[in-house]
Amino acid sequence: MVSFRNMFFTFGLVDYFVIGIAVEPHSKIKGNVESLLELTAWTWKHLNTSLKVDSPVTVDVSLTSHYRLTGKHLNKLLRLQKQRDCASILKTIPNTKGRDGVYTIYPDMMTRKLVYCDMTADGGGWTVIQRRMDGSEDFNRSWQTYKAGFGKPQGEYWLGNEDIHLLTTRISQELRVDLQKFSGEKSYAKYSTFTVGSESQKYKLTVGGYSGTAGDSLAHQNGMKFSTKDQDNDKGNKQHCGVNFKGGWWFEDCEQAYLNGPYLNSANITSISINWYAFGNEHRALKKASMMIRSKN
Ligand SMILES: *[C@@H]1O[C@H](CO)[C@@H](O)[C@H](O)[C@H]1NC(C)=O
Ligand SMILES: *[C@@H]1O[C@H](CO)[C@@H](O)[C@H](O)[C@H]1NC(C)=O
Ligand SMILES: *[C@@H]1O[C@H](CO)[C@@H](O)[C@H](O)[C@H]1NC(C)=O
Ligand SMILES: [Ca+2]
Repeated sequence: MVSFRNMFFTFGLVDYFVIGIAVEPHSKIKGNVESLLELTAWTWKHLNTSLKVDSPVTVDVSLTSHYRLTGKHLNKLLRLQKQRDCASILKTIPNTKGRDGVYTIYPDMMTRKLVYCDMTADGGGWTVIQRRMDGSEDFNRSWQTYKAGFGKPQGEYWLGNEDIHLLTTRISQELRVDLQKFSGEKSYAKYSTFTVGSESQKYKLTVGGYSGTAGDSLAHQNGMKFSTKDQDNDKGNKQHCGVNFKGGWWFEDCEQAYLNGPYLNSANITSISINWYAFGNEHRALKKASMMIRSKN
């Protein structure tokens, strides 16, 4: 509600007025709005204010201000009310819907971890556990590094086997894999079951209930233990897939789906790359891949 007295204008100067107020809103109104915003969990910045005068005879005035709210204080809030994953952030703070980005989660309800949350795809609430996009991160890493996680939540990363284990065993999760070829073609695979065992079980993969457009290549890795260049837990008696394929994964002998492979800058056909056999029926290097999970309920 805006009263005329607050507006200090003359009818003859409506045009001037519109220009003037669009740059700077009335200080009292601006002050009122901003003192309200001080009470929110968000940090904000005034962008602009515009004014509309509908009729010069009766004069209906509407004033619209745009503020940009960002997550600085949101992360403070999330530190106070610890959330296990992106699904519980979305549930607790519904206006995070559509706001993809880096959030703070507590997979064990104690230890802080930064992750990328996809709050848009398929209803949102997805915790990204793996992402490849530009080759900026080295995935030829040791058992301990895969256990703890590595990379940057705003870029390429592996969340960490310990946290993936914690997140997938306490509450049942679905998995979504998104793939993109160098040609631009995209596909996805969704699994209604996805669990990763403990370290003593060598982070064994259990996956099932496929649907999607990519084809079910991960079925080939189902039941496999995790292997890295310094731990051979694969089914290849004559080889060590973690060394030969230069990454950590649930290798069999060795793979039909492999998203932690070396990042190639072109669409070469080789198993030693980020590839998903059923997406084109070839081991062709992909440009982008991500894996994300969401608790079911
Ligand atoms: C004010 O900013 C918002 C958000 O950037 C934009 O959508 C809107 O068009 C802007 N309005 C004016 C009058 O500049
Ligand atoms: C992977 O790491 C091993 C040992 O740390 C190293 O010898 C090897 O050259 C690396 N391979 C690639 C492709 O970076
Ligand atoms: C991709 O294939 C081309 C042609 O066969 C080859 O010259 C190039 O070295 C390959 N690149 C990689 C990263 O394997
Ligand atoms: Ca082996």
